[in-house]
Amino acid sequence: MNTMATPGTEKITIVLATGNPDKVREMRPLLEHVSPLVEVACLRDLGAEIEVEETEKTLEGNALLKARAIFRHLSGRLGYMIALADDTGLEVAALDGAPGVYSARFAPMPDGMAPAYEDNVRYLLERMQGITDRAASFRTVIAMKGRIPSRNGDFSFERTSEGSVKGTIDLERKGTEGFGYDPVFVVDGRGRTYAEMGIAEKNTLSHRALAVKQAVADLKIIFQTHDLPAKLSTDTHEPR
Ligand code: ITT
Repeated sequence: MNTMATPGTEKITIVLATGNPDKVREMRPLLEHVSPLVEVACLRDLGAEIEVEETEKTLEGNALLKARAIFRHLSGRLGYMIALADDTGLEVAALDGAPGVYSARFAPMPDGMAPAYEDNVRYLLERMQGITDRAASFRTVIAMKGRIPSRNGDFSFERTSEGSVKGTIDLERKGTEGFGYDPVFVVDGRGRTYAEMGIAEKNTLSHRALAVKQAVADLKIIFQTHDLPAKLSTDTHEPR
């Protein structure tokens, strides 16, 4: 981009590098607090049709893969941008950490078909039949790849952050909010599933919210280091 830009005036687009609208709904309100310069957009807002195949064997690997691919795809068009991708897995102790990185593709399906959330939940409950150790955790890794203006020319960076929450797999579905495995994941210390919470409550404590909170803190430090305005946490309803 243009080197020696005047920091403090340019728009910086945080692009949510996901094709999953449920994740966009959760992450968008958590990210609007980074800086007055920041605008949050998802791939659909930008009319960007790109599918990134998750070929890595770790959440971190896949999150980086997605952030780098979306950055490559859009940075020419957007200039200053931060591609932010999350990869999330449900790790069930009694299943040796499965479905983990394969959480989206857990239930076996006929040729070429992708399981729906409901297929995966049904399969998980089947696999857990008769198992008394129901311990599980949700883990999110967020990867960011960005380019921002700086007094000494553009500054490029990559960062990862992580959030995890412990819980148990219920014997049956409870609640109607959320998505994915939310109806069967009971959060430790709350005694309710994510699906029994509204999005606002899930966003105060979830695996994804914790990872986003760390990413926001990292971004604020980067912005301040490069003389870009960062919102103070007291300005906003930032997640705890
Ligand atoms: P992108 O890769 O496009 O971001 P995805 O749906 O494939 O979307 P992940 O690989 O990160 O996203 O997530 C794998 C699956 O884990 C996802 O399809 C859901 O079934 C489940 N999942 C992710 N986050 C969840 C959450 O907060 N609550 C319940 N289930 C979740």
